[in-house]
Amino acid sequence: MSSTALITGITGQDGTYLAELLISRGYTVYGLVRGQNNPRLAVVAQLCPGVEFVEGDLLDQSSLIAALETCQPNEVYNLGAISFVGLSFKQALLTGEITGLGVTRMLEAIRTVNDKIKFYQASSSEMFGKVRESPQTELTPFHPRSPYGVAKVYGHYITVNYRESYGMFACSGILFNHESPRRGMEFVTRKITNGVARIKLGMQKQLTLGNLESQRDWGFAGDYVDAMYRMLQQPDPDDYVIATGEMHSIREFLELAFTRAGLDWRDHVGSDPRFFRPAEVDRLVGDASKARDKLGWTPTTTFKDLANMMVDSDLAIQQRAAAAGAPAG
Ligand code: GDR
Repeated sequence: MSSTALITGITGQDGTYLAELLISRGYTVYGLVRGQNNPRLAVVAQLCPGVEFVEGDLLDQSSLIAALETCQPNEVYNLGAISFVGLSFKQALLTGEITGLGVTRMLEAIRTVNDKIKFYQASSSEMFGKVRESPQTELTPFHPRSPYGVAKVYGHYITVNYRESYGMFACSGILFNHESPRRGMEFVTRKITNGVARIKLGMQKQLTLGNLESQRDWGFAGDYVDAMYRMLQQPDPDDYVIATGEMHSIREFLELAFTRAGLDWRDHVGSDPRFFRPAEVDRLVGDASKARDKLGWTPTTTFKDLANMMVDSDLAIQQRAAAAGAPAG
């Protein structure tokens, strides 16, 4: 019998990669969409033909119940959130409502409609924040450093709690940073690769960033959605760290990205206090041994390949836009 999945956050980077993966495996895929006239829906429809849209909002309990009744999914992937750490400092309450309480609303909706639906929660390495140990595992204590990180800790623990309280098949993937050519422009890797492409083509001269000292464990989003899928195919629900195990600085990413385009980043990168955060997460690196052992999951894309892939894609996008005489962001 074919399976059906409902994805929240369908218009985001991970939503489209996951939808593609599930469709290739024969799933019927629904994406939860909120509001009206969402310009990203056309992009999703183009990237993942076959995705069906259903209305609903993580702020609106009854809409989630109605969406589940409409789709009758076997699996729900909760990727919807205010996911930009910088924004969460400016919209702390809304972040708590969507990124935190939104998880409970979806779990309650599942309990109401069909408590056999399997649930995936997008937890985050930002929960580790001011890290207590390195590398971080499923057992490392949390110390979040932003309203986003705090809301994700809440979402993580409420997922564990519904699993333990009601026997629900609820899993959390603690995903470290994962990037791709589809990454939003507000995140540092895409901001850099888009900037590199525009500088290379003479469309801008400078790229202005914040803290270049922080270090992250960066993987490829296409690999990471496969881990989400694998978690829900296990005999028992559990939590998993998903990471490459390698840590690199923003400077290293700058070096690779500018070099790919034949440029020297030192000639083009400036600093602006606007892009610094009130509290920073300095160094994150994950240990994905459990995922490797139990899910058979391993990352396929190196840090250098990831940077090159993103620069090449942004150069192609900007070249097409220049040829068409239109700005491309
Ligand atoms: P992060 O990703 O906060 O790790 O969360 P982001 O790319 O926004 O920042 C990474 C690091 O780069 C520094 N930085 C800048 N960041 C942005 N966005 N813009 C800049 O100009 C800039 N300059 C320096 C940041 O200070 C930070 O240290 C991402 C998100 O996808 C989360 O949703 C997800 O949960 C985690 O990754 C895992």
